[in-house]
Amino acid sequence: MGNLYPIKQIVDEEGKFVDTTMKSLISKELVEQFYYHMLRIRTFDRKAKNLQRQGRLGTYALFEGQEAAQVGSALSFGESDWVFPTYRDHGALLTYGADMVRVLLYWNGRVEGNVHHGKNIFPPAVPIATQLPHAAGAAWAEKRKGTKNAAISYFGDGATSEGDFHEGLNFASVFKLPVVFFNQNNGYAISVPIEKQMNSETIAQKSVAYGIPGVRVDGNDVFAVYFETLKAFERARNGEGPTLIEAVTQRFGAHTTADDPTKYRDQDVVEENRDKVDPLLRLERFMKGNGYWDREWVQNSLATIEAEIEEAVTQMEAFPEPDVADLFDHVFETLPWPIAEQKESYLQSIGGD
Ligand SMILES: Cc1ncc(C[n+]2csc(CCOP(=O)(O)OP(=O)(O)O)c2C)c(N)n1
Repeated sequence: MGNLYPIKQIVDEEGKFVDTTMKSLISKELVEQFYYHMLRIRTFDRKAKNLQRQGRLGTYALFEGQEAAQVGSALSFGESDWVFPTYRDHGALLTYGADMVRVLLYWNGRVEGNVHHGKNIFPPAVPIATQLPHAAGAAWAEKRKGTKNAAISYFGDGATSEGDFHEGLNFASVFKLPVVFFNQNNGYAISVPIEKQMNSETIAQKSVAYGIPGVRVDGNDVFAVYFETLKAFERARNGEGPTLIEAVTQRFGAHTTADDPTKYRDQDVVEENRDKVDPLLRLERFMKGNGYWDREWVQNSLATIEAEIEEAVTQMEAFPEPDVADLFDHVFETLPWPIAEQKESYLQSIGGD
């Protein structure tokens, strides 16, 4: 069977327009917004990795290489939409307006890191694919309330092998729900390459089984990602139901800071391809080729971003210590006696009250 879902591109690897349909909507302001956010989340990601290596952050999931997929999609959300991320999507969350201090707190194992005031952002789903039915549920609620709000669920290629992927898509299709299923196909589920994960040629084609539109975009082309996600949200708000987007991308680094990718992927090949694949370099080429590149603006942006990140790290590290009693509280309204005993004994053992 031939591939029914060719990759959509607006700007190619060399930074040149291959599709000019949207050209009139591409302003300097939009391009700078893309670049700023992609630079911001890349700088954050690298900083977070360094913090983990210094013992100042817990195990951390890296997303370098996936910046265009995360920024392009996140800039298309509306103010009151619902976002259901995985552990790898904090680049999208930061772009949408998540609190950076709280994102850092999350990676330090703090429950406070799950709350982003004023934004409908769910805690990152670590159990793979569980967030797809959740997103369908939130979209259903919005539909029943008669609002124009929609939901988006992020997920990786490995997640498509889980039952929850199918349940989420089927439910959303049957009830014609305002939800966008946004897949980042980064080629690996930890160490398992996609060829060993599935026999389908694409993830986009899985949409056929549910009778919903599917689209395959170059996930390293921020323009293609942005306009396709906007379109999917528009369909959702117009009552036309869900869309499955497959953004084909690459994760350059390890699965998490606890993973060693040299065990399953040739790092020389990753480095050799990097120039061609890197979404930030592509955008830089585009900007240079179209008269948008302003060296001073880039330098100033980086300085602003670095200062913002440093400040967030300082605040994260100054955050009040957790209350160890939290280990026992918040599950039962009234503590059952065995847990009350354990709590008392534990607090005594550490010299607390
Ligand atoms: C239900 C479940 N099974 C297994 C795992 C262990 N696990 C954590 S990440 C991961 C790979 C997921 O890969 P993918 O969906 O492609 O997303 P990516 O990590 O590449 O972003 C697995 C199997 C899990 N977290 N949840």
